[in-house]
This record gives sequence, structure tokens and C-alpha cells, in this order.
Amino acid sequence: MPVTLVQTSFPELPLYARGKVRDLYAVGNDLLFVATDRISAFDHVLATGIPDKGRILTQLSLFWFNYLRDVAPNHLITANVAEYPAILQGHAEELRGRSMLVRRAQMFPVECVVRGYLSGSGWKEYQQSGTVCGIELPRGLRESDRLPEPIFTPATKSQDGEHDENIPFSVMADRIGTQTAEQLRALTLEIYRKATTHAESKGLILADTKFEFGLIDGGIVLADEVLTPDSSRYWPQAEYQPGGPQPSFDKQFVRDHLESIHWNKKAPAPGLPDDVVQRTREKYLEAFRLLTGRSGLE
Ligand code: Q0Z
Repeated sequence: MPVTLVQTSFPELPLYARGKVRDLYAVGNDLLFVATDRISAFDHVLATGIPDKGRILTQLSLFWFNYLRDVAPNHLITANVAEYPAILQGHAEELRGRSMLVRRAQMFPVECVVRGYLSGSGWKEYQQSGTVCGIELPRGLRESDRLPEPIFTPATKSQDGEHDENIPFSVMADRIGTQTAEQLRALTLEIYRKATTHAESKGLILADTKFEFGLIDGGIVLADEVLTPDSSRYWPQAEYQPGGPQPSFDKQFVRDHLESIHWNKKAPAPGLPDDVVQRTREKYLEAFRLLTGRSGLE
């Protein structure tokens, strides 16, 4: 049975950033991503982890970095622990499969979101104004409908760091310059097109996803995690029924359980019973198998 890692601690390394699910450490001039097995739902990290989740999502990210290497250079140095600096070798076991050594980038303060379907905050804005990030869409669209073409809908982290705020392209352009904003939009749409084609061939709809880009040596690189279920909405093509919300590919058992116990969605977040943990682990593995064609984590 795999161990479930919900907390990392590397006392010899400065913590660079901690997210809901991943921890980022400074290693000299580079950064070390460590994906834990933490899982969030309804904006809270739950008390139980999902065994292997961090490994599965890291391997999925690595698959996509490689698949997309011709479209966009990325920040990856290596995920082979044997190639990590000596200071990390004492943690080799903990890091294996769930970590990535990456180049430090100057990150653009914008989340590059692309949507092929009308869902989440896009659906909310559309109902109120007929637009998403100021982009006018045809009238009469239903929740989860496919859009006439994929749209670029940038967002920024809000002050409280809780929720992302959709912004018009013009605001992004004011922040980072029109030329750079246009480059990030073009890259985002191109990556989405290539990823969508692959996902569809495996029976998965990639409804929307979020990329983060940065500058390394003056060039734009794809950074952070890419096209994992934590940064994307995947829907099984076979069950797609526009006109309402779609079940989450990975977290539906979790959400259903949390609704069934009437948790008020305030801290402290509860844990999950073992059958929900195991079924959710299977969903992450299923996404991994479908997208990578591999049978499991080696
Ligand atoms: C990514 C984040 C996480 C918390 C900073 N190559 C890079 N260079 C500099 N900064 C970043 C990257 Cl990827 C960077 N984040 C997002 C990730 C935990 C926040 F694992 N923040």
C-alpha cells in the first residue's frame, strides 16, 4: 500500500511557496516542486489525503510538458531524483515520482485560462452579462455548452488569495504589455488546441484549463503544473450532457460525500471514508491511464 504524504518538511531548504496541494522549495537558484497527496474540495483542504495523488498528478504534468515541448518551452530541469543536487539525496524516497526540479522564472501575474465550454465562473458571468471576461458570446447558450471557438479568459489572484478574478484582456495588457499579453494568449490557445485533440482521442473533453507562464533568460516558458485535473476540467465524453453542470471527473465521489454529510463548507474540513478515498484514487489513475497510455506508476 502506498504511503499518503500530506505534509512535507525539508528543514535544510527555504520554503518558497505553499499551495493547497503543492509545496515549493528554493534549491539554490532553482525551485523544487513537491506534489503532496492533499486534496481540496469546496475551497478547503480535506483532513484525508488520496494515496498516490501527488505522484499521479506529477507524472501527468510531466507527460504534458513532454507532449507540448514543440509548442512551448517549459521550466522543467529534471524529475529524476538521482540528478537532483546532493542536498536532496537524503530525501530521495519521499521525492521520487512526486517532485520536479525547475528553473526559477519571473512569473507573469496573470492566470492564463482557456475555455472551450461554458462552465464555472464563465457560466456565472455569461448568465449575468452575456459575456466572459468581456468577450461577447452568442445568446441562448446553456450551462456546459461547447463554445463556437475556444476563448482566452485571463484571471488574477484576488487580494485575499482565495478566488481568482476574471479580467478583460485589456486589463491584462495594461499589466504586462500588449505584445506580451498577445503572445501569452496565442500560446495558451495553441496549447489548448493540441491538448484538446489528444484528450478527445482518449474520450475526454478538456472543458477548460489554466496555465501560468514566466520569463527565463528573456524567453517565455510554460511553468507551474500543466493540464492536471487540479488545474483543468476534464469531462468523460460518454456522459456529456449540456444544459446543466457536469459531474467532476476526479472529485465527484468527494463532493457527493461532502454533500451527503451536510458539511457547512467552513473549516475545519472533514476527512473522507476509505471507500471514497479508494474510488477517488481510481479516478486519478483512470485519467492518468487514459491520457498517458501507461498502465500505472512504475
Ligand atoms: C509558481 C505555486 C506551488 C504555491 C511561484 N518556475 C517558477 N519560478 C518562479 N515561481 C514559480 C515558478 Cl513555477 C511559482 N507558483 C505557484 C506553486 C505552491 C504556489 F507549488 N508560485
